[in-house]
Amino acid sequence: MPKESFNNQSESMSTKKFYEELIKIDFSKEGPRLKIFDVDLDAESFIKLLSESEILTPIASSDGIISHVKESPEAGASDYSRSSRYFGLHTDGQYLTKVPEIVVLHCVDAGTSDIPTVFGDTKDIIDILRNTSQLEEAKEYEFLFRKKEGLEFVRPLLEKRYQNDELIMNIAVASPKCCLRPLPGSSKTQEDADKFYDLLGEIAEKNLKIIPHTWKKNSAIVFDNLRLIHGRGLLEHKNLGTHDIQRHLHRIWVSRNKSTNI
Ligand SMILES: O=C(O)CCC(=O)C(=O)O
Ligand SMILES: [Fe+2]
Repeated sequence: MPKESFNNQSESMSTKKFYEELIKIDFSKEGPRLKIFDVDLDAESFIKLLSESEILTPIASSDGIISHVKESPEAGASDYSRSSRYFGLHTDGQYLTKVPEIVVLHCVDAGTSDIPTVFGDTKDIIDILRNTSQLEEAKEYEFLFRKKEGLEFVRPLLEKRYQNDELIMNIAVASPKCCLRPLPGSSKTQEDADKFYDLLGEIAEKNLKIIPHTWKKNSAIVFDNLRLIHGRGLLEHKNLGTHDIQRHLHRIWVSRNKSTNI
């Protein structure tokens, strides 16, 4: 076999090709909720493609359309994105009125610590609750998230996905910024809600199947942010206080435009 055949096989795809793959992904339909690519991502041209796209809408976070997940000396202790430390399972952008549907993580530099990004499926949590007759109780609570400025964002713990009837869970596990509270009109107490939040933490820790992804330069993961929760590090990394100043990921939030159906 000529040498070039080997070279071509290991080449990362271009930004344009990645964009073309991304527009084909519709997580509101049946199929895998996480896809892995190998992309030589050019941030500027990717921003341009997304900004001009009729199929996808980029959703900026506080540092723009492309966030840089990496250690920053100015970042506060609760700024988990600008860090390489353990980060509990969560949904990205919960504080936005419309939670970003799709998250892209792309590895600029894998760093030195090998700390993986981990993924879990909230459907598994919902199934466990259903099988232990606790799903009805879950419908009694709403989930609270406190933003950096101390404001709160509240949404029901269980919700239907906006494109279909799929049940999704709004949750960040064992987070000091989050809690549950009874929905207005519920007979549950705050104590019940606190116990239920602890129960969800236990399920995530003991029963949830976790998929770890160890990064290599140029690997990219596209995942369903409405259904999967993700975090940084396995439980064994929780108290390690890792500082990997080299580890650097791009993080991009996008949603599909409602009317497009390709
Ligand atoms: O660094 C990681 O592995 C994940 C980062 C993350 O979840 C975030 O910044 O929202
Ligand atoms: Fe995240």
